[in-house]
Amino acid sequence: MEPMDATDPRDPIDLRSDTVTKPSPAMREAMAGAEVGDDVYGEDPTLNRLQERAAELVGKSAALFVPSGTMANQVAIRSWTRPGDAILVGKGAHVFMYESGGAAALSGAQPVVIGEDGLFDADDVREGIFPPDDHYARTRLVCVENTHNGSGGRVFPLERQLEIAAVAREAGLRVHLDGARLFNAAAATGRTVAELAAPCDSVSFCLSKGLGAPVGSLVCGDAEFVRRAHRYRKMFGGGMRQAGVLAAAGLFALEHNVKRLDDDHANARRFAEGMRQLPGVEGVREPETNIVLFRVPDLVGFVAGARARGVLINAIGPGVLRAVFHLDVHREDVDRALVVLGEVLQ
Ligand code: TLP
Repeated sequence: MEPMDATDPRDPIDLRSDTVTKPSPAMREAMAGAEVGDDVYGEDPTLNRLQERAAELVGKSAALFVPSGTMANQVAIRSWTRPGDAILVGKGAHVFMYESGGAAALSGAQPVVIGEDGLFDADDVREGIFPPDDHYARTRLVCVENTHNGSGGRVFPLERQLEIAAVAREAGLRVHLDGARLFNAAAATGRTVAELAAPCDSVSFCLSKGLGAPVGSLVCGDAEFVRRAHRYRKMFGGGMRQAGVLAAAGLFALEHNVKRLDDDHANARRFAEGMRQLPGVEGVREPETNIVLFRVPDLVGFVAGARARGVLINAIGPGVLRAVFHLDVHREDVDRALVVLGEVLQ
C-alpha cells in the first residue's frame, strides 16, 4: 500500500518542479525485483514490456525508452531532420529554450519560433514555413508541447493540433509532440493520451515528472521512426544496459500514478485560489493542470524567504515564479505553503 499521509512538517515543501518526486517504497520494491537483461542487445524483458505498454497507451506502433525528456525530444528532432533543416517551435518551447541548444548542436536544425504564447495555430504554421527556394532552410518539422510548460501547464487544444497536422501534412512536414506532461493533459481534458497523440507522427512523454518515476521517458512513433531514433539514442549516449530496474519504476508509475494526477490539479487550483488572496501577488491564472505561475514584487527576496521557511519555488522566466504540484505535495502541504508564503510577503 502507498502511504497516503501528509509530508512530515519538517520536510521542505518542494514546488520547484514535478521532477523532484522520489520513488515510493512500493515503487522501489518493484524496481528491486525487476527481471533485467542487456538492453543494447534488446534483452531486457522489463524494458521491452514498458516499451510495448507505452506504444499501446499512446496508440503508436513502437516506443523507445530514453533516460530523459530532453533526449526523447532530441532523438526525435534528429530522426526527422537533416542538418540545415528548419523546425517550427512555439514560444517558450522546451526544445528551444531549455535543451542547451541541442537541436542546433546535435541535429544542425534551425528553430523558427512561431505564435505568441506557445499554443500556436495552423495559420502560425503556414506563415512559419519557408518558401521552397534555395535561399531558405527546408522546413521539416513542427514541435508541439502538451501541456505547455512555459505558459503554466496549459493544454494544447486537440482541435488545433488536428488543424496543425493537416497543414503540416499538406506541406510535407512531420509533427513531433513533446508530451513530457501528456498524462496531465489527458487528465485535464478527459481524453486518452492516444487521442491527444493521434495527430502527431512522434510523441515523447516523461515518467519522471508527475508520474513519479525517478528516471525515464519514452519516444514513440511508427516502426521506421523508432528504428532511426534507436540509432540516435545510441549516438547520443543513451544506450543503457540493465535498464529494467528503471523500466520497472515506469511500469509501476503507469499502473498506479496516472489516476491520481487529478489530485495534483486540484491542489494547483487550491494554491492559485490562495495565492490570489495574498498581498502583492499578481498574474495568477486559473491552472489547467499542475502548474501555477505568478509574480511578486521582489522575486529574489521572496524565493530566499520561502526557502528559509521550508518552501522551495523556482523562477521560470524574468519576474515569473512557477509552483508545480506532484505526488509528494499533499493538500495539507498546499495549505502550509500558503501560510508560509503569506508570511514571506508580509
Ligand atoms: N522541464 C523541466 C525544466 O527543464 C524546465 C521542468 O522542471 O519542468 N519537455 C518539457 C515540456 C519539460 O518541461 C521538460 C522538463 C522536458 C521536456 C525535459 O525533460 P528532462 O528534464 O527529463 O530532460
